[in-house]
Order: sequence, then C-alpha cells, then structure tokens
Amino acid sequence: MDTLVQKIEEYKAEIKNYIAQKSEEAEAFRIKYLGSKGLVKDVMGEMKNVAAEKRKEFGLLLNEFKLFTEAKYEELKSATAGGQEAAASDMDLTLPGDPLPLGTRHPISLVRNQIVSIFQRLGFAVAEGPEVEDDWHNFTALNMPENHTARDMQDTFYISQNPDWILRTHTSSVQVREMEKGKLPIRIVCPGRVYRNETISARAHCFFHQVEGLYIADNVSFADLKQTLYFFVKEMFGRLSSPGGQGENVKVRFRPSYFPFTEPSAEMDISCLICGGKGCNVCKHTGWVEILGCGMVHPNLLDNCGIDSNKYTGFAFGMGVERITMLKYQIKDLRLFSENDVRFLRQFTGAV
Ligand code: 2NL
Repeated sequence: MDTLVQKIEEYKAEIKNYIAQKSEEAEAFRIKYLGSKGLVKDVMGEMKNVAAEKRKEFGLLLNEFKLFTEAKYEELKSATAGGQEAAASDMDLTLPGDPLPLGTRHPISLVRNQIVSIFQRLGFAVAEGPEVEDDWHNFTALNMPENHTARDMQDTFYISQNPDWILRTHTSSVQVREMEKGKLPIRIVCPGRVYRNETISARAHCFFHQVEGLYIADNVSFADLKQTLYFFVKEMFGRLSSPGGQGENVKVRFRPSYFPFTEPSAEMDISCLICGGKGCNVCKHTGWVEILGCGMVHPNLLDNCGIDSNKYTGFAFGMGVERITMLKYQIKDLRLFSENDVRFLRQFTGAV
C-alpha cells in the first residue's frame, strides 16, 4: 500500500510537469495515462491487492488521481487545439516589434520649403497655379514677343489637343494671374514645377522646380529688391558651415542681364560655398556662383495685366530650386533628384 501511494505521488509529479506543444503530444499524454492500457488503469488494477480495511482510503486516493490526470489532459488539449494556439504558446509577447521604416522629405521639398519660409517672414504670401497654362499667361502677358526663342517648339511642351495650351515653362504665369486680379499691393512667392523640352543630362532636365517672387506697390525700387535678396542669401547660405569656411560672410554681387519681363534685369551671384571664393571646379575658378535672376517688372507687363504703370512699380526674381539644392549639398547630377534612389534620398533625413 505505501509503495503504491508513493508511486501515485511520482506519477502526479510527472503529470504536473508534462508539457505539450502540439495536439499530438496531448494525445500521447491521454494514451499514456488515461488510455485502456494506461497508467491510471494500471494503478486501479492494484485495488485487488489492497487490504480490505485500506480499500476505502485507497479508493479515494485513486479517484483523486484519476480526476487530477483528466484535468491535466483537458488543459493540454485546449492549449494545443488548432495550429495557431500552438504557435501562440511559443510566442514571446514581450519582445519589441519590428520597427516601421520612416520616410524622408525629398531634398527639393526641403529646400523649397526653406526658400518659401524665408520670404514668408518678410511678408510674402504663397501663390500657386496650374501647370498646364495658356499662351497668354506663360508668354504674351510676360512681354515675350511672338518669335521669342523661349517660345520655340524645342523648349516648350505643347498639348496636342490645343495649340494654345502648354506645360508652363516658369511660374511667372502664376504671378500674371495674381496681377490680373487687380488687388494691390502684391507680395507673393510662387513655388512650383516647370517644364522645358530639354535632353536629360547631369545639368538639364525636362522638368525642374522654381520659386519666383513678385512685389508690386507704390515706390518699389531696385534698392528694395537688393535688400530683400541680401536677406534671402544671408538666411539661406550665411549660416552654412561649408568646407570653404564662408560662415556668416557669404558675399553677393549683381551682374547686369536681360529678361523680357524685367527692365533693368540682373543676375545675382554668391561667393562660392565650396572654395570660399578662391576658385574651384564648382565655380569654374571664378570664385562666384549664379543663384538667381531678377529685375524691375517691365511696365508692359503691368499694362498687360491692367495695373497702372505710371502709379505702380515692382520687382521680381526667379530661382531654380535644384540649383540651390545642388550648391547647398554639393550634388553634381540633376538626375539624382528624379531617380528616387533611396540611398540618395535617405541622406536628407532631418536635413534643414
Ligand atoms: C531665372 C530668372 C526671373 C522673373 C524671373 C518675373 C515674373 C513676373 C514679372 C517679372 Cl510676373 N519677372 N520673373 C524675373 C526675373 C528673372 O527668373 O533665371 N530663373 C530661374
């Protein structure tokens, strides 16, 4: 009797520690302990060898052992029912999850936003307009004669259904639309994508991005234009710590130029950010790099848009976002901006 009680205790310890991960293992447990030739039946068969006066006590013990084993079997069965629960029992829910990869802003968007926000701080509002334009807003209103080279089929994409429609070649068309509204003063910047029919290379693309600016009011002068653009350059490039060590001291110069929509016209250069003005291949050994075109709004434009050119004057400027971005980050090939190679794009995480 004592050895039997001991045996039952051993079995119970074994049963208690039994682990089943698959339903087959729970079934093996049932066969081993509860089957017709199982261990529970075995010990029950010992009843006949137990002295009569101990039978009641042993009967209770056996019954409790049977219930204990059956309860364990139910537990194993439910824990291993279905493949999913089996997998779930393996799963450590305290492990950290897989990280979600974060996207980054495109460098063109970053630099465009930075340019725009500098002018917003000076009181310029943002204006946007259509990329498919008509001849009037893109060319005629902007004082571009009928036979001007910028109108050439080679530079402009035409919409085949209507020869009057084109893809805008600059965002000046947005400014024309603002001028036509007739609400003065006007102080706007126009960021956007523009299109030119060019062969794609390291230095040219069939589309690129511009920010143009326009300020029309009483007594706007070339001095106002210069101070506005000095502020822009200082904010955009002055704080750049470049290999050339320009620091805060980036230099600026204006060169006379020609645009059909401004008179007088100028181009603005800054001292080369790479060599600090000493001369390198980025500045083609001149020490200067061109960053934008500008000038006083041609009176013909004001008249074309119904603004009194005797009463109002204005200045305008235009810059290529790709060009500014290339200078700022020393990017040598325009095509990188539209290839969307993540190894290129990832480098601008957190930039600006
Ligand atoms: C450049 C030069 C320029 C303008 C754009 C403009 C617009 C209006 C009136 C007068 Cl509505 N001017 N825009 C003026 C001068 C230069 O852009 O090289 N851009 C990348």
